[in-house]
Order: sequence, then C-alpha cells, then structure tokens
Amino acid sequence: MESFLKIVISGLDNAGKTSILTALDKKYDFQKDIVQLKPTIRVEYHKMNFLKNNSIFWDMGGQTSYREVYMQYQDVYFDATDLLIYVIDIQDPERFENSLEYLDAILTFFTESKMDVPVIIAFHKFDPDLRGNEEILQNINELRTKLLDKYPNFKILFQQTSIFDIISIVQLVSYGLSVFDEKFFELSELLEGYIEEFENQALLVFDRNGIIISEYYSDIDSEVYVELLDSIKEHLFLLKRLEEETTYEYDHDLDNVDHVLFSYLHRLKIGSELFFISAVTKKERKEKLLTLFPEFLEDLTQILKELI
Ligand SMILES: Nc1nc2c(ncn2[C@@H]2O[C@H](COP(=O)(O)OP(=O)(O)OP(=O)(O)O)[C@@H](O)[C@H]2O)c(=O)[nH]1
Ligand SMILES: [Mg+2]
Repeated sequence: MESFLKIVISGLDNAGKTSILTALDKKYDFQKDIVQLKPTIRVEYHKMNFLKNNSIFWDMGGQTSYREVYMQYQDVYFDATDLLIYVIDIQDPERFENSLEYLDAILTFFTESKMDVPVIIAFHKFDPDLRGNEEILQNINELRTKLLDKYPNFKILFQQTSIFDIISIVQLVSYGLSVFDEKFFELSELLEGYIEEFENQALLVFDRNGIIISEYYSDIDSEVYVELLDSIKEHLFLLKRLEEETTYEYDHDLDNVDHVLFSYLHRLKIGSELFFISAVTKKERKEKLLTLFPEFLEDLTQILKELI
C-alpha cells in the first residue's frame, strides 16, 4: 500500500498558509492566483509527490471558529502528523501572542499524545523590501529565542519566507524534506559544494515530472530566478521528448541579466527512475563546467540511488 506523509500547515487566519501552498503548486506565474485567494474554509488538502514521499498537505483554515473546532477534536485533525509547518505573519506583531498561544495548544497536544513531530516555523511575509528592517529582524530573533527556550524537546527549524521570494518558499520545502530523509540534506550540500567548484549560477535536480528535488543558487535575484526556471522547464520538456539525446546545451537570453547565461541540461537514468540536471553558468565558465561535470554526476548518482 502506498503511504502518505501528513504535513499540517497551520497558523492564524491571514498568515499566508494557502498562499505558500499555491506558490509551491505553481512555481511561477502564481502571483495572480494568490491575490484572488479567499480565506480557507476548514481544511483543504493539497497532494504533492516527491519521489518516494507522497505528501498530503493539510491546509488548516486559521479563522477563530475553525481553530476552536480543531482544538475540540484535536485527535481528528492532528493525529499521525509527520511534520508541522507553522506560519507566523511577521508583519502583524500585534497578533504574535495570539499566534504563540495557538502553536502552544498544538504542541501541547503532540506532547500529551507522545508524538515526536518535527516543526518548521515560517516567519512569513518577510518580503524583500523588509530585509534590512531592524525592527522586524529583532522581532524574528526574539520569537526564535522564545520558542527554542520554551520547547527544548521539539526539533524546530526556522525559515523566513515571502511569496515575493520564491526561493525562500522552495527552501521551506527542502527543509521539510530534509526532516524526513537525511539524503535530501546531503543532496543540497553536494549542490552547494559543486556550485562553488563550477563557479556556477545555479544547479538544479528535477524528477521525471519536472518537479525540483533539490537546487542551489549562487547570488541570483527572484525575478531572474522565475525567468530562468521558465526557460529551463521549456527545454526540459523538450529533452524529455528527445529520447535518444541525454544532454542538451543552450543559452538563456534573460531580460534581467546583462550577460547571456549558458545552460547544460542532462538527463540521468537510474534504474527505472528518470532525473534531469540543470547547470547554469556564465559563458566564460563553460569549459570548466564541462570538465568537472562527469565527476559531479557520479557523486550525484550515489545520493540519488539511495533516494529511490
Ligand atoms: N506581503 C505579503 N503578503 C502575503 C504573503 N503571503 C500571503 N500574503 C497575503 O496575505 C493574505 C492572506 O493569505 P492566505 O494565504 O489566504 O492566508 P491563510 O493563512 O491561508 O488564511 P486562512 O485561510 O484564513 O487561514 C492574502 O491577501 C495574501 O495575498 C507574503 O509573503 N507577503
Ligand atoms: Mg487559507
């Protein structure tokens, strides 16, 4: 029987939970959909597949009346939770206390039920224009310290997120996956190491459906990211159809970058599983990339083998 991971995404109303899931569903061109979101009624389910991990996200509508229902029937809603993603609207300090109380009720239930659930706290709506904001940074720090002090027995990770910074949302998922399988963590570390060696702009690993399993970027901004990803996906589906080719080279002529980026897209078959690897670099580093690429593929294959 197929097994599913239950990922509960919780927090007060208006925190941005559904927006985060919508952003994940459509990794680009999602802003339109998010503007039109309505408050979630009770619970919405989103299914997502990452290799052997089939995940169901329980998007728990955060309005007071629903929260009361969840608290009254805690075992119905929170039983068998594999991961809790708790979203705090960092732009709404007046409701921090309220939010911490709700989190406490959930964690108390886990403790009483002897459930060992990892928790990821998303400090959300940390929009790009707020990055240097001292007050917000201080608030985040205080919340973090408070939570770590109060819940020493929980494994808690923190991530600052914003729907205007899609990389931060993706990072949230990578974090989530690394909780379930150390290998995802290793994968991310491998990419980080090689991106330095290649002096690359981006390294991405996709599964057969074009879902990103892991990725790493050196300094790249959100707008470029969206455009780059668009361009990669287009070529990826082309490569998927060209059964006899395993690699594909092309240029990205992006609006937002003053130089042309070169991309090397590779199809990798491991057992019956199919992966795509994209390496993006500046033109002048192409030779270096091509020289080191086989070694990288070998290391990558070792890790991917253990993930399938
Ligand atoms: N500035 C900013 N606004 C955001 C962000 N994420 C979501 N929002 C906005 O916050 C509002 C609420 O977002 P939702 O995703 O519906 O919130 P929710 O947590 O699902 O709310 P409930 O379903 O009622 O529990 C919407 O107007 C979003 O556009 C963000 O990262 N930055
Ligand atoms: Mg919602």
